[in-house]
Amino acid sequence: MSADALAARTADAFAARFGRTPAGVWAGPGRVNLIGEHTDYNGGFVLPFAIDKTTTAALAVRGDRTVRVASALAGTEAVEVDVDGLRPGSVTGWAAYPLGVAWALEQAGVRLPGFDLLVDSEVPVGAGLSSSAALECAVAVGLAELAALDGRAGLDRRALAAVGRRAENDMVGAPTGIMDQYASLFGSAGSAVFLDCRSKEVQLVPLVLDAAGLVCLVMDTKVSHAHATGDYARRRDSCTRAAEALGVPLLRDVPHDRLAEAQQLLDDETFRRARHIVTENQRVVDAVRTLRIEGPAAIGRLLDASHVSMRDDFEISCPELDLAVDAAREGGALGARMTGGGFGGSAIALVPAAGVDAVRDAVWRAFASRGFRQPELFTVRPADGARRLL
Ligand code: GAF
Repeated sequence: MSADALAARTADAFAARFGRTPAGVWAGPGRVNLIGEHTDYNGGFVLPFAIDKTTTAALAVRGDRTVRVASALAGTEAVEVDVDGLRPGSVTGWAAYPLGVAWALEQAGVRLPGFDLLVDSEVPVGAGLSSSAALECAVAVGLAELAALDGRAGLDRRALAAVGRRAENDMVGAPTGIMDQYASLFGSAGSAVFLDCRSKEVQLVPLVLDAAGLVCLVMDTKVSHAHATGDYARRRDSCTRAAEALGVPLLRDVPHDRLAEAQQLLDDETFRRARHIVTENQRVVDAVRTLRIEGPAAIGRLLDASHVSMRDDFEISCPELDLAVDAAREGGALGARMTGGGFGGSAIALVPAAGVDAVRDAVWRAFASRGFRQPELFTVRPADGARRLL
């Protein structure tokens, strides 16, 4: 569905729910991470792009301090609270994301009015495409704009990214990094977002797949993952331990030539976690340089190497993700890797446009022969970041 059609549907659903027209409808895209996994909370580099699948937020302010949130998505309940009653632990479930954003905006000094909110989305939930940041960023840009129109302080996009992350860390309780919010807020059609997660410097790197005769195929394994649960946090802890043992603030500060020393100092598992981060940071830098000089067709081997590192060193893959990656490569993809936090979700493959049917068939056949649930396969393009649609 086009973003405009989704915006119109969201506005209609808002009117049906709240009996008035919204003041506006804002979009927050999901993201694919091209390369650079679990490097964000290590102060390193990431290279995601915003995708052409968005979450929408229809909003209107109220004259009181009440907040009503509702969603067009199945399995979500409407919630009504007072803005002043928002604090970590006060809301659970899906509403913790938008209400976490409201809370974090207030914590950042934006005094919010009460408001009505209705959200809709075409970003699959639990697929590793960051439906959470898409929701946070749609709500954050919408609320910030409404608050600013009302003569209240505005926040720039870096501050809104921090707001989204704070909502997720403190209100939802998922100890995630900053990549997804930057992808959703700084995305631009035809570009990937190269982010230095320490300095927060953003550079847009051209990624015009059509012109190169390529597509990015997402392979959603339907194995769901949840970052609030233990595995993601355990990987973070390993990284913290490794950095402490090596006497650096973050693993970003470990150069490649200290890996031999790290192997002596760390136990085998912690060493492999650290090696993934150190080598993955280098692969991001290499991917940016390769994209700029040779174009996207040349980054396949970096995607492959990244997947191997996540599978063997960081151990965040799963049999379905490995199969998707291997089958896509055998079917003719130039490179493939799992994307996002891992333990399920999606893999991506860079595929010549003419060969996409062959890759699809190869993946479907491989899943059927292993008795795995049929994966969802679809293509995505680098798209614009969070913005007002209506
Ligand atoms: C999830 C997190 F939200 C990100 O911050 C990042 O750590 C990613 O997993 C792994 O690269 O999407």
